[in-house]
Amino acid sequence: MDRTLEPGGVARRQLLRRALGASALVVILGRVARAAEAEIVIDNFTFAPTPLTVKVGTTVTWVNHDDIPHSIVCPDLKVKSHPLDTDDVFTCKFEQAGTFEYICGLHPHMHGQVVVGA
Ligand SMILES: [Cu+2]
Repeated sequence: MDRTLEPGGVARRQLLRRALGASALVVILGRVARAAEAEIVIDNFTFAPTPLTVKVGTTVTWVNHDDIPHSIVCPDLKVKSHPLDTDDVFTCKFEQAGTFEYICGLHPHMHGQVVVGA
């Protein structure tokens, strides 16, 4: 009986190992996918990069690296974020092609642009 059970035990361990390997792969792919999404850094009252060029369907993330609050206001998309404190993020998915201007709601002289291509 032990001999008939043992191969099953080995198979189960292999399956487990494969499952763990697969989940590790998913984590790695998740990181790659996240890195492939677009990020705009706010630093020293500046959005960078601008313009940011992305493809339709991309989620853009703004992150505030300043030590004062900033916000994202994009009239074309009717998007208005809450003020972002230091290291806060705001995300917006761009579903249509076009050129989208945005400003900081707290400092309207801060301009940025997202260019969305097909
Ligand atoms: Cu600002």
